[in-house]
Amino acid sequence: MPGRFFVTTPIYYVNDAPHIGHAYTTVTADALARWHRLVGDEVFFLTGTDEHGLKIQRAADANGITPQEQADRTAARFEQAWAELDIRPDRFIRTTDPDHGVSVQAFLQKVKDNGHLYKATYEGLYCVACEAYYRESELVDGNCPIHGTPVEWLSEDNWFFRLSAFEEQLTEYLSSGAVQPEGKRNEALGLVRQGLDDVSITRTSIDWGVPVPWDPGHVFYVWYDALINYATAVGYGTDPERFATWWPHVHHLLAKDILRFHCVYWPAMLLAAGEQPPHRLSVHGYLLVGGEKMSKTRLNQIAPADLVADFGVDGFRYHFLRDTRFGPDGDFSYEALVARYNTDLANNLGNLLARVATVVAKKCDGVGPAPRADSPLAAVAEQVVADARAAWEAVNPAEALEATWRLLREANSLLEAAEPWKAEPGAEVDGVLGDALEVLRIVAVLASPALTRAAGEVWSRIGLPGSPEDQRVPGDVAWGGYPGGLAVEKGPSLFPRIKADG
Ligand code: ME8
Repeated sequence: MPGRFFVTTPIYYVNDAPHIGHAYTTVTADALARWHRLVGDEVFFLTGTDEHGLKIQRAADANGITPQEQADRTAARFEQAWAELDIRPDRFIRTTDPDHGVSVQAFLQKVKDNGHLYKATYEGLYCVACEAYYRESELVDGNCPIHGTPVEWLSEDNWFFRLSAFEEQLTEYLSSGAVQPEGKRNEALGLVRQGLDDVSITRTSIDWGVPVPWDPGHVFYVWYDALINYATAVGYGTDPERFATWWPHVHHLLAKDILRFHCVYWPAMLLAAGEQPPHRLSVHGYLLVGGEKMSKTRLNQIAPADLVADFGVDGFRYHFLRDTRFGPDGDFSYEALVARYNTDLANNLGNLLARVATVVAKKCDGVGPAPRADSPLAAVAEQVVADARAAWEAVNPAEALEATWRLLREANSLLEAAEPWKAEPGAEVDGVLGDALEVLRIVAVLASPALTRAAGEVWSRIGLPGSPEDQRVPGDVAWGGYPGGLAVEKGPSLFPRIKADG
């Protein structure tokens, strides 16, 4: 029975340009969406931008433009960056979209009607970069623990969400395993066990936000506006049937910087609104540059386009999916990117295709033979498909691609042992080449969530019609699907080798 998969990324702040940290989460979500389509799931992939709040207002002021202009300009940069990486969301949501305002008001009205909001004066230490209040004990050397920048004293009349009332339900929810990996789940549980303060969810000091329907002069605090985007996009407050269809399948991806908002506040808000807390939350670490998190203040940001210029879209996507394990922090290294590209893409995949096409031209008049039913690679392929499936399902693209490349390495070994280029044309040569072509077919399908361009190129060069993305896993990747009798074309090098010094 086909399932449903609703995958989200955080919606990114529009004060800053997209960098490879944002791209990491978004490429991962895109690859997962593509994988789930391959297995026949109905998929909805959501990303977008977070456009309200003090941080955006100040960025606009600094640039001498209105917050709406700031949002329009930067949202366009994110949309363009994602298009350039073949990231294809089903919706790019902006929190200034009209339907989002409707959802936010409906959602928080519901929370209020359910008795979980009250009004009081709030004073506290505030980090504008996080858009969050901190306790004094949470500061590091008196600064924000995330940004290392000074906090400010703010005092306001606010509406509060009775978060403290949800400790028990949150502990139960978090213990159920919705948050992955385990270390991040324990971090969330730890936050709840420390005790939860009620949180202020409105502001009067700014007007760049969604108005509070029951109290003129108040706007919702940006985080409570932002989190609700996940519900807006599937029709909360506008299309109840659609919301009921998709919400039970939601799977949030995010980095650990916003774990508290997603794994503690958001589930509590959903419970308060009478909705199910998120089905799954997968939390990854930071992509570090020179050992530090990328940030505007540290001037260590890398734009995706800079790397795409050297490595192509496939090189970019493959590297981040294959080398940055989902969960722990990972250091970005240009050298590692070059090494991965040359080994996996230029050698294992590119050379296999070039070699097979060359020998098919010489020994088989350019017509690809069919694989052998009793090939030694058949069992390897079956195991690889099973391993790749399990790894994608567990949000572990690195392992899924590692498994997929095992099949390529086995095919290369088979060719090296059989040396069909030295043999006389005949059944033996046909069998080995047919096996290698079948491996290329299967890998084109399994790798298509990562290699959005090369997968299709391999597919058409071995003479197959249509696209690897239209295949279904596991049925269409069972051994023996390459029919033989198709024209095989060598074409230009798929992944020209790159020298380490660029
Ligand atoms: O927090 N390593 O937006 P944001 C890995 N608007 N991932 C990184 C990263 C890095 N160095 N830098 C950024 C916000 N990311 C809010 C979210 S959601 C309702 C509101 C990615 O622009 C990662 O996914 O600061 C992280 O969680 C997100 O960008 C933060 O993006």
